[in-house]
Amino acid sequence: MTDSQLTDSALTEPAAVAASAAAVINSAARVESHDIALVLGSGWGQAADLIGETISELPAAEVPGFHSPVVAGHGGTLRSIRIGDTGQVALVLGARTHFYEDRGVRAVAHGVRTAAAAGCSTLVLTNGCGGLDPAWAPGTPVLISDHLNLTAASPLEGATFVDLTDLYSSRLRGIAREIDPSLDEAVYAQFRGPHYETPAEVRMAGILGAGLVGMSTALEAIAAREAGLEILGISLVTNLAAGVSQEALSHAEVIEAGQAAGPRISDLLARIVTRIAAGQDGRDPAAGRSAADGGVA
Ligand code: 8IG
Repeated sequence: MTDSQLTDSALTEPAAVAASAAAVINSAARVESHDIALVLGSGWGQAADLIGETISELPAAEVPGFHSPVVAGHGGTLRSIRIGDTGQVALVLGARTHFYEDRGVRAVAHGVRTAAAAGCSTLVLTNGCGGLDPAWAPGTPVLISDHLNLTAASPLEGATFVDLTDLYSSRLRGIAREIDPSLDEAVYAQFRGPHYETPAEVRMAGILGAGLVGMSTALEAIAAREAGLEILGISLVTNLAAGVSQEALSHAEVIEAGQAAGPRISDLLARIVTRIAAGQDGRDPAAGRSAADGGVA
């Protein structure tokens, strides 16, 4: 069976594929479990290097259910990294499957399900996106406060009624703001893509309450909540959304803005992850989410 059949087949449970991927990842890193997972989107690729020492790195195509990325500028490996001296291990997913790739929602959710199966309790979702606020120059990081899922899809199957209140943890947003008090926050609207929005669609998203528009994150966050992960979402505004400025949008410019902002946002992300890890180390069980909160069923 090929990897894509592994995630597409109705005969294969997503949880089983995630468990086999997690076993490969944990054993390559020689750890029993990982603690924090990061999904690195456009512009965030350099962040992993600052988090700590890499203890293993696997090409996505060698791990069950994963495949090499199709888009230039999107990474393609799964890395295990010791987070400073916290004793915690990060799983950095450099290979995101986008909904627009048409591999199905199972492929989109596979990374975060694998993170949960590998033992992670926290997930940091990053992305590159368009911004609706003209004050956000390309290269501005913005915390995700909530989302609008405009894909008309769900990563969940069957009658799976999952609560999405405080999906993007206010506790973790608070930690991020301790590191950088200037961080703004906004609602992220996931469109299907792969085309960018029309100016009319951007105006619609703004009227609906969005400040950020992109093609990822929301479906992954839903699957992550089902899996019990506490989520932090951070967007890098790589361009003003269509119609907000007079400029046309180009993928090359998006990559360029990401590269220019790379060092600053990598440092920000590494500091946030280290702070979260330090908090989890001698963690007060009452401080985070747990099944006992009634938050995650
Ligand atoms: I980077 O302006 C990036 N990704 N939908 N709109 C959408 N996705 C994006 C954009 C954008 N910029």
